Amino acid sequence: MNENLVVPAQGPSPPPKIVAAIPCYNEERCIGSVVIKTKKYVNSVVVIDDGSSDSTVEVASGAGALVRGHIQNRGYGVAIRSALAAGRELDADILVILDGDGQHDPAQIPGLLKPILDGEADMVVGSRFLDGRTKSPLYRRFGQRVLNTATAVGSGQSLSDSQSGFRAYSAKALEALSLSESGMAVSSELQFAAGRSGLRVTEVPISVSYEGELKRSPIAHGVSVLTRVTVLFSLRQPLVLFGLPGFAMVIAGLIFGARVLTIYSNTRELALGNALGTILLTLAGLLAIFAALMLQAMKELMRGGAAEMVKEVKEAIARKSPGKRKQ
Ligand SMILES: Nc1nc2c(ncn2[C@@H]2O[C@H](COP(=O)(O)OP(=O)(O)OP(=O)(O)O)[C@@H](O)[C@H]2O)c(=O)[nH]1
Ligand SMILES: [Mg+2]
Repeated sequence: MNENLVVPAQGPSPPPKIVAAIPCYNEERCIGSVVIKTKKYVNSVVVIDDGSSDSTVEVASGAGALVRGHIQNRGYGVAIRSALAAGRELDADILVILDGDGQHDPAQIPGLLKPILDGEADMVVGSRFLDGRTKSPLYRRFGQRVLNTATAVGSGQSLSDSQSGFRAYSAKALEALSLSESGMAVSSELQFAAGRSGLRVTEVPISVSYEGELKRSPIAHGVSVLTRVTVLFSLRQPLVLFGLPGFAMVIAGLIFGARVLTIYSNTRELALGNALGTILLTLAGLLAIFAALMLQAMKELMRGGAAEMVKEVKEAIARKSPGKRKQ
């Protein structure tokens, strides 16, 4: 423990255990200094090695980090899931996740911990856009805004930085969050999952450095995250995403059908265009309504099944270790 560690006012309870997890894929260049700087603010640092082919693991453990990870590269989303699992494994009261490429400043960790230590939040998102301090390139800001809007509409929760990788999680959040995305869309998925679990989410301003070279095409990245956000939205609100447009298409099909009948009764001619429109719109609409109902049924089944599973696991854990702490 060191003097920079944030601890709440003296009280009867022991100081919280704070763990930092750093997902890394080939970050040998920066990970050593990131670990050393991060150690000043937390009790332990764990590096999640995502199948790096360079010396990330050696550098990280040499700098004093625990290393967990994957034999093969599995993607950022899986690395985040492993980071949350490491937080649970190490019995963290608060888990901070930050990138291993040096873009996040570990000195800002105390700011992320504060809302959780004050009992005001379960998930704290470090936002690059909360105050005007981050000078990211214009195209990045535009892309981020599109992703923020899509994620807010899809998840029903609004954040100024839906794609931030610098976040803190309370023990309650570590237990509640269940994720499935394997790629970069996991940041958006966290917003969906936090809303679903009723977690209190807040943002604090952070700065990010953009000195290194670009790792991926911003367009491909944006499109892939948007696609996944749409899928997440369709699972969360299938009746809105498919049901409503389907219903509108069926109504439009019926209007076209009425026109076909009117034209036929007046002229005894079949209005081919209108007839085709009737068939296409009605069929597409019925298909969308069918998809909405199927997805809604799946969602309810999954929710029931997941709740049942969580209950069973909790009961099994309670039976095995009746005295173990964790709210
Ligand atoms: N790209 C990538 N990063 C991963 C992966 N697994 C873990 N990471 C780590 O996740 C963190 C964030 O990834 P970055 O590629 O830097 O994502 P980003 O910060 O949004 O993108 P840049 O601004 O281009 O750096 C880094 O510490 C990576 O090393 C993976 O499969 N791919
Ligand atoms: Mg980065």
